[in-house]
Amino acid sequence: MPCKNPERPSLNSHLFHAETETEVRHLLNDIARAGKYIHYALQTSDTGLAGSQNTSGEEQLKLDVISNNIVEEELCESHLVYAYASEEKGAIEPLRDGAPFFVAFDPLDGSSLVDANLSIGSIFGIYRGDPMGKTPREQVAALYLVYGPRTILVYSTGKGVHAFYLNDVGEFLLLEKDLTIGDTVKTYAPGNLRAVTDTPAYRKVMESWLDEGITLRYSGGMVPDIHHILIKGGGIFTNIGGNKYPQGKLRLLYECGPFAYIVEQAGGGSSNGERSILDITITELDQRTPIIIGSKKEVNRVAKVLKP
Ligand code: AFP
Repeated sequence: MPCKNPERPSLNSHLFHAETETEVRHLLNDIARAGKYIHYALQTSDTGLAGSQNTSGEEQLKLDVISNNIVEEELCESHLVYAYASEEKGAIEPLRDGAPFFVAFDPLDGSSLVDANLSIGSIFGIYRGDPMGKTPREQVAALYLVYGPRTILVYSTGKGVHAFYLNDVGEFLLLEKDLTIGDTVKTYAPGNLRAVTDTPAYRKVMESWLDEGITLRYSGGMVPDIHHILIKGGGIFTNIGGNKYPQGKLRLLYECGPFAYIVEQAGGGSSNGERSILDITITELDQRTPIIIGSKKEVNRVAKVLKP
């Protein structure tokens, strides 16, 4: 009897039917496996401090270090990654010379939320070759996992945005395909709010959202906050420059680049205030950028209001 396509295909089956390049499919499966181990570590590991700092001088949690090691191991096992850059490491880490891909990632974004048991995530951007001098538009694929009441994986290889949930036996099954972001802005997620002290235009943006009476949805975790916009089909997330973070708090390579790729693939928009995040040239590993991302029309409106 000919095989029937299951109602909820696995990630691998979905990638296969989407005619994803074999090596990319294998790498995405390997990163998904790292996500399963991180999901498990979050349920079982100590949430305390590791006694070390990352490149930005932020105290590392044991979970930050564990998550980074889990990802490194899976990238090694893939035999497809020649080097990686992680928010938890100071420099590029060589893995397998001659392998085709470079992976940039934040293994556990939202560390300050772990002890409060709020949702956090992992963010990945995949490049063919060194990303330095490239733009996030040149990513081969981008994906994130959000660890909440359920663990969800969302990816794009440039053929739409698709979401999977981790089931009880450790399989990622299709939750929703072709996620889209329209121009109806139901919620706003304003980061680096301290910037209103030296960026009056940011206060104006806040006031416009308050006057419109739209709903505030902000957890302090970039991954769940942008995932919320994707799943609801509209909204706006900002983390602009000012005060403690002149260029905004978030990093181009590990955070903003992968999310801009995914959100724009879903029909949304992204901006650093001047241009799409996808068109910013990557010059440093921990380069920060202001980010306005979500419903395209609102992204453009906010960028105009913030323009000096
Ligand atoms: P932590 O990793 O220190 O918890 O920071 C999370 C984050 O990098 C990102 O996930 C949030 O969107 C952003 O910081 C929160 O910034 P604010 O503290 O300015 O709201």
